[in-house]
Amino acid sequence: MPSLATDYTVGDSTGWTTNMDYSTWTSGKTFAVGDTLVFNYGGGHTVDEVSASDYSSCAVGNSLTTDSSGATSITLKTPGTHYFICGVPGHCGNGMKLAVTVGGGGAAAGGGTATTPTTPTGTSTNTPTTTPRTTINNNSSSSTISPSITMLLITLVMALFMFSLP
Ligand SMILES: [Cu+2]
Repeated sequence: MPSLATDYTVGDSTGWTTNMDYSTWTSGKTFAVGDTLVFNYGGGHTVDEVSASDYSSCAVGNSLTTDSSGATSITLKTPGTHYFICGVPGHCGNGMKLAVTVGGGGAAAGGGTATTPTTPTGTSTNTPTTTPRTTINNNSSSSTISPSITMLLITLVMALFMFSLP
């Protein structure tokens, strides 16, 4: 179920700069799809979304997206971990790296994998036959009684004729 989207200012009042520990900033925060990260920074920095390996090694030049406007808003559109670094050489190594883990809609409860092993294999076939069975009974109740009564009447009439004829 969708919740209200939240805007997070990265680094709060400090913003997006060197000599910060953004893992401290993300700790205790819960990010959801639809939330927005707002990077505020001065000149000489960029916000690059990168792969996990580029985040770990602080490799620049392979960014998925990049912006250097000074005020970068990035809406988190998919669950999973999103990685951001500054594309200026050396800045990522000085702390300008941010990893944000976005939970899915159902994953926030923590029970996403619990339903898998309990699924039985044979019971699902019983469910769809219940609905047509009641309609068949309603239609056949009027049509099956009348032929059997007709057969009984014919047998009685035939028996009466057989005894009354001689
Ligand atoms: Cu920078």
